[in-house]
Amino acid sequence: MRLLIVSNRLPLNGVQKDGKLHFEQSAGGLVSGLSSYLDSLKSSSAQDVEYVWIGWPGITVQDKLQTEVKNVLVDLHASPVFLSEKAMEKFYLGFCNKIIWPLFHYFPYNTIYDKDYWLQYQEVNKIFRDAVLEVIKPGDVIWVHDYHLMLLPALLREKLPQTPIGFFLHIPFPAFELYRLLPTAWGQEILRGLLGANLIGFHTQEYAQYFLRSVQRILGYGHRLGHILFQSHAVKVDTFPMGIDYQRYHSTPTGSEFGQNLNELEQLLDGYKAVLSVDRLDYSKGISHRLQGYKLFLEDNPQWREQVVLLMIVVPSRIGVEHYQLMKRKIDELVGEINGRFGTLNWTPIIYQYKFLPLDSLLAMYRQSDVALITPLRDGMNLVAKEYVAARTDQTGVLILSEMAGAAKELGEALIVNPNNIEAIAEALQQALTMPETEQIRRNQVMQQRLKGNDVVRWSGNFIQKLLQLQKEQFRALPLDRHKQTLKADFHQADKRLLLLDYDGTLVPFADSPDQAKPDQELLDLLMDLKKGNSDVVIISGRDRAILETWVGFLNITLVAEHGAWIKKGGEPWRLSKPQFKSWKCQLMPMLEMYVDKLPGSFIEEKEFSLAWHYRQADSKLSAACARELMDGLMAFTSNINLHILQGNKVLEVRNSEVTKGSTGIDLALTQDYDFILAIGDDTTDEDLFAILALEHSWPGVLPPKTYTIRVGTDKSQASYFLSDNVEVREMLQELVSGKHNN
Ligand code: GDG
Repeated sequence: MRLLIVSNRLPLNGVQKDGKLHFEQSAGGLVSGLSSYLDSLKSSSAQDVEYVWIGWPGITVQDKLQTEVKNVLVDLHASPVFLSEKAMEKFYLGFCNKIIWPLFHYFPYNTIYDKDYWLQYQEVNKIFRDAVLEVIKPGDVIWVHDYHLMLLPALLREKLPQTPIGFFLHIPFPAFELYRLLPTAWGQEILRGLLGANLIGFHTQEYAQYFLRSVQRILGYGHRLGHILFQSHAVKVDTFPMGIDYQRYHSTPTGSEFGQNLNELEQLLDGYKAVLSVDRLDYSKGISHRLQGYKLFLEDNPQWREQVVLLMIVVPSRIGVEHYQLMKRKIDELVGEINGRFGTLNWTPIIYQYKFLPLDSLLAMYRQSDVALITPLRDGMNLVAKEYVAARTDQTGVLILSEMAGAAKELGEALIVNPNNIEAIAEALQQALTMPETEQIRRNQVMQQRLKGNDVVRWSGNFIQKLLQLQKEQFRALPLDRHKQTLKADFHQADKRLLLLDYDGTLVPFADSPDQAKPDQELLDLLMDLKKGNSDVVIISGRDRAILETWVGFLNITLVAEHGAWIKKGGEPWRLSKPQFKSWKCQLMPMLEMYVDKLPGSFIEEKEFSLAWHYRQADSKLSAACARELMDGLMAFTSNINLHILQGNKVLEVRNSEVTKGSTGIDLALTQDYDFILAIGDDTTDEDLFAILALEHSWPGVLPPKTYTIRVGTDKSQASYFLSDNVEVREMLQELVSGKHNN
């Protein structure tokens, strides 16, 4: 297996030395995590596992040097994507950092919706697509990283329909109300871009939920347990909280640098309690709020003055963006103010460094600090919090962590604060500095165990394994054409057959209004003919009992109404397949009525155990938006009761969730010793039946091996085969009764 990792930047540092370009591997968590995972895979499976990293090399490379750089990077498992300074300006500093970064971190007022940025973002994503296509080989697996490349999965999917593609978002995915602030066409294209992947990973369940909600509201695709059937493939949306290279922070480096750093810090901090703050310079990190919190702490707790030091490391970043320059000035001023106001000849309250530290220095700081104060206003995960806990080899130390960081979901034993609440930060400092050591150890022990178990090796392994597993499970309905002969032969050889046939869209075309889809004489004759011999014919429909009774009741075949709620076997009275409740109907009715008012041409069909809102005759543009909105509202309203909202063909239906076509269909299939089963249907409600038959089919002896499932239309399906439309269904059924064996 070969893994292609695609990210905006290669994990390399390029330097000019003696007029020549040199590259060194930068030791990020992702690089070491992935290479350890791939090594473990190599040794455990003896398969040839390699990776190639595709991304921008961090510097603009002149045209004449590009081939040379490419050749140099081969040995470092890297393939460069060359981008001009102009492209980087609009793509990286522009679209990525002036639109996506602020919006996804809940700073909509820092967002600049510039169309040129968007055009460049599209362009650069295409450049990355071409770079991947240049190196891809059969059997490769692609893993795309982060917000810079959200259009890439779909661009690749177009060219590589069968390749496993994974995507991981390292920053938060925002709530729908924020995401919708993006110009509509951009927002749609980004979601479609992401859905080109087979697996989309987020740090937390909330981000995954927010994404699914945006997909539902903006594109109208629902999901089942995070699975979305999107165009030609299935997509899984899942949570993978990223871990760290635990051992690297927990063990002590052997070189002398680390020891020297530790000694120097020990001397500097002698007699003081140390509070550590480490971030990249960014408004999302809450640095000013944190300083205000520290200031308040010193005001409220004079006994701590000259007893505590804040070690504040701010790593320079995005130097060209104006917001960052302003922020830097604000931080400098605040530090000056606090040091000026509280400092003495012997004591500086804040030791502030604006620079990137070597790893050994950072590790020494983790080891020497009594408290880590990490209070971002919004952060996808925040690895510094995890690294601090891992680095505490004697298990003392207190982590103060913002509830807005993804890491707070896993580090509940930390002192969790709201980063906007200056008082809470000051109180947490007081609590942390006075926390008994036994209590510190109790908390850190639990967190360390968790971080050790879910390290970055496990994280990358989980993601890749899931991606490969999904690839195996991809449902691929085949055209029935080439299998029709076998189906017909199996039908004729069978002693006892069960035919489960959906009605609308399967046996008859859709009509403008549901009561116009009456069966014609040809269909009635066909059903009668099918019933002859040893076939049990079942109409399994979402229709209510009365209409099925009127239209096909006299045929004496089995009828299933309301998506499985009611059954009537030939000659017997109707019975409920399972007990169900309907008291919810009167409560949801006003909500549906509101949408009938809002969307002229739509109407409500009330069934005994369900409510359906039809919009086939309404204006198609307006109806799509209304349907997504109503679906969203209904889902939120019914999430804690046993109701299911179905998105059918131009209809939304609310019904009890315990009963589906699948549950009733399988009950029927198990009542007799059938040796041939055929299920045909055209929409999502039929998928329940296909799924359960596929499942049962894989348990030998429970269902006959000759079980056929057919989806009408070419939408993604769990059925084994597909036919184009109801005309082809009828033709095929006609051939079954007339015993034609040729195609
Ligand atoms: C994204 C998301 C998410 C920092 N200063 C120095 C230094 N660092 C290292 C830390 C840590 C990393 O940089 C920063 O961790 P973050 O978690 O903030 O990650 P980012 O890559 O900035 O951001 C974030 C992350 O992706 C992972 O998915 O957690 O939410 O924004 O490893 O140790 N390292 C050294 N010197 C420094 O001065 N050597």
